[in-house]
Amino acid sequence: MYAQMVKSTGQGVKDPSEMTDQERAFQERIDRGDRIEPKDWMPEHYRKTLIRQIGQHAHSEIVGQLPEGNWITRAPTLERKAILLAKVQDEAGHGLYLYCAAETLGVSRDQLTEDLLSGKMKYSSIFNYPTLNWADMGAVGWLVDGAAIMNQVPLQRTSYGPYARAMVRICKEESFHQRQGYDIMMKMAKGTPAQKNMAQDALNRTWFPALMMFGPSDAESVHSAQSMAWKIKMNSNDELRQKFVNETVPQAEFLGLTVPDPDCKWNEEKGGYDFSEPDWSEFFDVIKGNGPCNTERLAARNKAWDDGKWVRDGLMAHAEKKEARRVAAE
Ligand code: FAQ
Repeated sequence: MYAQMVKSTGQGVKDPSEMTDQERAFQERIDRGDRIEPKDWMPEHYRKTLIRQIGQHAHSEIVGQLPEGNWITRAPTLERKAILLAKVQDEAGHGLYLYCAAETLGVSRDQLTEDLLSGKMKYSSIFNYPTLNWADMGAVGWLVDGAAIMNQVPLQRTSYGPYARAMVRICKEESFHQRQGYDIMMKMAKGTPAQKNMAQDALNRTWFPALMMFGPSDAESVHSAQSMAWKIKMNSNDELRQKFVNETVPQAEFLGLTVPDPDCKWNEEKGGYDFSEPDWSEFFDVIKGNGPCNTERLAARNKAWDDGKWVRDGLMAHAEKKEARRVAAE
């Protein structure tokens, strides 16, 4: 049953006439803006969709530490190292809050971990791209955390209480992450010509993968309709992508950099930028496991899990001894 849940293919929105009384009452609560809490009744598909989305989100935070962790030892100054270290630790914390939120839906953290490590569950496509040099730390903070905030600020109003509440702190921290990335880009873009070239190159390589973070186009998005009806998602993938481009292009201009899309132009009529679609065949390839770093990322997570076995075993042995002492004292 759990395997089917993870493989959930998405469905259209159920017509109210086909809903049971309980389902209709649930939808009315959502429409009124009520928060759904763990012990409340919820449709099975709502629960499964949340486990899928929150689980993927948690995995993204955890795997997302790897591309940046790669640069902690090579940060150019002590200050930059401390900042990057703090940021990467924050991502670990986000993963933990999100696993806890998913656990309130009846799935265990061990099960989620197992499904990440086996490749059954997804994590964000963006973390399957390499970080080749220090400028990538700027581009990741600015664009990847920037895209994450764009998606997550509305999720503070999502219908599921534990997810919405986890998002409040996460968004505050993501905002610091975005600023630190932009600060790196500022330094590099105003530095030597070679540094400015590195910043432009990092922007060139990160731009389209960042646009892919919002998911496939609305026409291809299997889950959006139902997730939006249930306020699990507050905006469509294309809406958020457009908002991200509108905010980010002026930030690139301020840096004196150019987004790598000759068709990216302000459209007065729509009050937003026109821009080129990412290469969707690349996106689907990456989420199928064939991106540049998928194998490396999963291998790193599997190694960390295996290397941590002695810690888990030690904690379990300690808990068992403690329990045995408690029982003996009764
Ligand atoms: N990557 O029907 P939709 C971060 C899959 S956190 C991989 O549109 P949905 C912080 C999707 O799962 C970044 N797979 O799906 C940080 C589905 O496949 P499935 C993560 C993707 O769920 C920064 C299929 O495609 N943020 O970056 C992606 O309605 C720096 C069809 O798609 C979240 O998870 C993708 N980009 O919308 C950490 C936010 N896009 O499951 C470290 C919460 C789509 O049926 C360093 N999640 N797919 O097999 C969401 O808002 C949504 O889940 C979307 C996707 C918008 C990501």
